[in-house]
Amino acid sequence: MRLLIATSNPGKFRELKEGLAPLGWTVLSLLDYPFKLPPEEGATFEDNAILKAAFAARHSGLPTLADDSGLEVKALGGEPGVYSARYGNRNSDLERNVYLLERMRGLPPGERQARFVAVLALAYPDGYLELYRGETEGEILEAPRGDWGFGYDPLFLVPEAGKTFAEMTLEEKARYSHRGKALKALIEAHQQGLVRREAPMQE
Ligand code: ITT
Repeated sequence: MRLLIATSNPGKFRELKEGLAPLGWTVLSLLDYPFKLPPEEGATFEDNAILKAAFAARHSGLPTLADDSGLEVKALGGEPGVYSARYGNRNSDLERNVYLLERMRGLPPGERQARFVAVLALAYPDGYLELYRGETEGEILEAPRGDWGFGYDPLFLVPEAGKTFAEMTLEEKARYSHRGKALKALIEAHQQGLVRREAPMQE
């Protein structure tokens, strides 16, 4: 199958492409189909993932995978959530990390729980789609650790691994991450022929 991965985030693209390798699909990117994704106006990760995947599938004529994801910090009532990519209107990963640390200043280690959520929508040009969700529980450190990954990776500690996402190789992050878990569900569904498709949405 030829699949378009509709993301403008290079960190995500890398993880999605690597993660899909077991399926042997030919993967295309937005460099092959240069159009702008629609604004993410949904209230949930599911809504936004569907919005991006369905739009791109219609415009490319190809089955299309989109990822909507984000960080939910318990003490901040789930912030930044669906606003993770534009938290505090800050324009870079570094500035958003600084902003998050400011928002959490003074919170002791026991009150720094957070989780990452990823929703993958695989949309087909006929409007049918599949949804997969993955979550990872962790803690927000008081200072960054590690050089790899993207986004909030240097601040997100996975307690069972004793490492932040930014201290993990791509393979290691895939084992623990929200995106890795959602990808695993997608791959298993396709390998076992147990794909559950949702009906097309009404316009
Ligand atoms: P596309 O919509 O083009 O895919 P985006 O970066 O705008 O790219 P989202 O709207 O889904 O994507 O925002 C997700 C944000 O959540 C992302 O920009 C990061 O700040 C954060 N995020 C999601 N997954 C992450 C991960 O694995 N590691 C670190 N930060 C992550």
